[in-house]
Amino acid sequence: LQLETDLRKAINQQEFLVYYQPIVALSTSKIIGFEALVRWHHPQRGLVSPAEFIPVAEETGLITPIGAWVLREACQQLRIWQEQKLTQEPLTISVNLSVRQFSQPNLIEQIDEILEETKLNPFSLKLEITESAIMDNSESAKAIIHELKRRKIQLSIDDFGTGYSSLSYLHLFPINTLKIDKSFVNRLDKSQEDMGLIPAIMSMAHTMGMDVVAEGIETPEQLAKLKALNCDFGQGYIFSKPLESKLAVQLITE
Ligand code: G
Ligand code: G
Ligand code: MN
Ligand code: NA
Repeated sequence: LQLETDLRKAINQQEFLVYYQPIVALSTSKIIGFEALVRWHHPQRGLVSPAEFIPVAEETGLITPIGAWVLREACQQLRIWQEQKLTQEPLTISVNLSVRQFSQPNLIEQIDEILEETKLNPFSLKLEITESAIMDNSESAKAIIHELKRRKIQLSIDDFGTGYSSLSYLHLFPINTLKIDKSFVNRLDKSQEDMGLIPAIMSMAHTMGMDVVAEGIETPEQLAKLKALNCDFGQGYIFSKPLESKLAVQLITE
């Protein structure tokens, strides 16, 4: 497979980049952190989407070195931004972990090494996993989550609403944040009254002590409805698309 050969080269030749998308507190409009989103700058094909190469990286096991690289890069970058004291509260960095990464035996070791190397406060790191990561292999998932919590690393459920978990099941785990999938947000301005499942998800999440990020906010109508529902945080093109680090940090300092 050509993509696999190219991916192996890409690791050695440093063809990956991390882009950063701001996460905004809806009550203050302030940036509280960023989500790290990997990009592959392929020498012939240009930018290749992670949606295309992460599945191949998972099948081939290349997700391990790529994931470690992304995590190190993102933690290093956040540490630099924190030292610049750009915001009153320390910024957070959210890093995606695929299902395969989440069941990787050396994941905790990898994280420990990177936190040690970058001297990042573990509380500033948020790991994003999907519902299926928790549902698939719940014994090893429980063990990993326990180890993350011991280190005070935060945990988000990404794309919430697209999987098959239930909030009552998720309540068994110490999850900090629920990220409502953009498909729900997208439906928010289709009809005037119907807010779909968002109000129910929001109130249950809050009851369980989780905060909520709405993903994929694109329009002022969506933003207004989410604010009215007391949604804590938002992310989406209305604030900014994912940007390279230099441009991302300008969003705070401008
Ligand atoms: O940013 P974008 O829309 O291109 O991301 C596409 C998909 O790739 C999303 O589902 C996102 O979660 C995933 N993704 C982006 N960066 C990473 C990463 O560093 N690791 C993993 N495992 N997935 C990522
Ligand atoms: O699966 P995950 O939520 O990690 O991936 C986030 C994906 O959503 C990224 O590919 C990112 O580029 C994309 N994204 C971020 N904001 C918006 C938005 O406002 N609209 C749409 N359509 N996609 C977005
Ligand atoms: Mn994500
Ligand atoms: Na998501």
